[in-house]
Amino acid sequence: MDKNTYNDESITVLEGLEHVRKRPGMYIGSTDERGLHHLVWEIVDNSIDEALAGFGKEIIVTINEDNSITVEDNGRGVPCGMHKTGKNTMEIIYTKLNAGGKFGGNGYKTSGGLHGVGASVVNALSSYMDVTSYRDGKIHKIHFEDGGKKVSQVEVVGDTRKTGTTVTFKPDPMVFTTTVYHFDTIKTRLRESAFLIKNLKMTLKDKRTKKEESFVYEHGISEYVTFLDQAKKPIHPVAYFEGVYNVPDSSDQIEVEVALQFIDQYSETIVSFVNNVKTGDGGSHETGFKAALTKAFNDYAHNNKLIKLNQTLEGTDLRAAITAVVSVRIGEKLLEFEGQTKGKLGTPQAKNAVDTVLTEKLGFYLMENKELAEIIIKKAIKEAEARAAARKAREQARMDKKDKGEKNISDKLSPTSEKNKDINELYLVEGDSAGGSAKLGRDRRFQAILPLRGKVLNTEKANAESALKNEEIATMIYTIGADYGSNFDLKKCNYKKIIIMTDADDDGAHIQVLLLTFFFKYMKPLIDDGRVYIAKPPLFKITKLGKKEEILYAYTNEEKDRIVNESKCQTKIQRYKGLGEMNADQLWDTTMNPETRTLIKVKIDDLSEAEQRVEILMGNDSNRRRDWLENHVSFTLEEDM
Ligand code: 28G
Repeated sequence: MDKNTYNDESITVLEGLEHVRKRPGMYIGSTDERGLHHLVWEIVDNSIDEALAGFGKEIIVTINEDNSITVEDNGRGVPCGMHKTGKNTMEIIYTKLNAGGKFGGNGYKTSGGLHGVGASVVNALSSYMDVTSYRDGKIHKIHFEDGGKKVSQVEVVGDTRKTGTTVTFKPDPMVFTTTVYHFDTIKTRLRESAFLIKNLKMTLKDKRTKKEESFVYEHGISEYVTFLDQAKKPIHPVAYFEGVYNVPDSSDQIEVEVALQFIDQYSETIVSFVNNVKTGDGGSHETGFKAALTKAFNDYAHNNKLIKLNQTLEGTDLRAAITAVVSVRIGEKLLEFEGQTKGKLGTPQAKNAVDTVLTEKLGFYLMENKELAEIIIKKAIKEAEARAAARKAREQARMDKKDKGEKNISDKLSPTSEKNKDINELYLVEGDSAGGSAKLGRDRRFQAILPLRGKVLNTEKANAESALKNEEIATMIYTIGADYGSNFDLKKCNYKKIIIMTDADDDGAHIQVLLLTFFFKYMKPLIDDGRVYIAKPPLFKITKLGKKEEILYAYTNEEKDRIVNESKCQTKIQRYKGLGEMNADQLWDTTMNPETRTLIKVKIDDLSEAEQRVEILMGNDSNRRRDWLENHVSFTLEEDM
């Protein structure tokens, strides 16, 4: 290469990394906790790609004391010879921006064959980065500082008998809003990768706390299903299917892996992946999975005369109690993603791929497991009957009440005056009296009130049939307007926020858990989409008894003490025992006015652990419910919402 090309190259390199620093969001999505952890995924993905290429099978991630991260693999080691540009290849990999970045360019990163993508982005956003390549019997090192500035050339610092790559980087505090890593976030992700790639050993070490955990799974996604079902009662061993689909009229192939297990309770969990990356919003591969499951069971039911030829079993009913992991691997060329967060697989061929592979293999499996096939089919028939019966009962109840001139519970809803799904809020309020204040105090344009009587049904203990017959539950489903279970459709949801408002006492906490359990089991996308909130009413009313009386509210004990201590005049303290003690104005000011209220957004950190909690705690042990609330469903405080 001549001198000019070399110069051009170095100019692009510099401008590239500078652009990453100027617009980090374009490359890593955000500069908050998510973006911070994204740096780790980028580097670990490179190690995973090397393992998928067949080199190395152990990856160690260390959170160092200063919140820098070290990733080690035992692959071939990044190449460190001279590149045609006259620079060392090692330097280029860590400073040259790759076109098809996840957020930058047009393409998508896929695991497999795209070594080094993203490493330069991480370098650009780090206050230092240290890369070591163990290769050809030598240890090669290069060091960068301050967003990817090379401090010294690639140096050989010693001899070695091993091969592999080690990268250490420290996220730049000038770029990120937080630079503290979370053990559990990294752990969950590494465990997920270990489940997806059989025999890949992932280790996480935390130097700050001396914690260490390793994951390696010989049976891959089958063990993932076992993990997801650990607090459930499976009714058979996990079934595993795999196959390769040849895309028609091309030389492309799609690899398909499915593991599934039926359990003894109402719960549908489908987790899907494309090229080892989770597709949180599903997509064509999940559609293919559902189609195949429905087809295989209907074929079996017809062939074995379990249902009449003119009858069909519905997919929803067949999936009423299933846990499944669907993993496909698709070449880059065919990859398409959809949706705002690009978490949905678009690739149309993936539907056929999963459908074809699974219909055939599941068909054989059912013939070999006749007892299970019949159990599932009988359950599906019962499920359909229960649904029909519940619908009939609801209609009958409505008619009865009409005859008697009684009010329907759905008549209890005080609806919003304006119909705007994008801003409307539904308040679920404990008790009729608080419901009354809320109704008077609200901004009726966008706040609807649904008072709930007494205790809400425990949907963890009740079966689907009686849950759906329950008036409160039926009314919530009807009011929210988006159906439930696998028919749930977020687009139909009538509200942007669903806010649980209860007294700040044990009963209130219990009602919160019961409602969250219901949403978790029947309307999980509502939680995933961040639409479920808990209102935070004040615990104290503090009246300052000065010349002019002044009223303040405190939401915690500490706040109350601070207000009282800082007050120059005498104060009178009233402890609120319930929402009912507040009049409409007070309730508006303290708990409902978007300008002043505090809402707690309900967020689930880890699916399998959350499910265990719901089951273990709601199933039996009532004493630990509060524990569940505090530790499990993780709450993020969101103010001014
Ligand atoms: C420890 C943290 C992150 C890596 C490798 C291994 C190779 C490589 C990485 O090559 C350039 C482009 C495609 C060949 C490849 C070594 C082939 C032969 C590699 C990592 C050259 C990148 N020998 N291990 N990159 N390729 N581990 N871990 O980054 O054509 S990156």
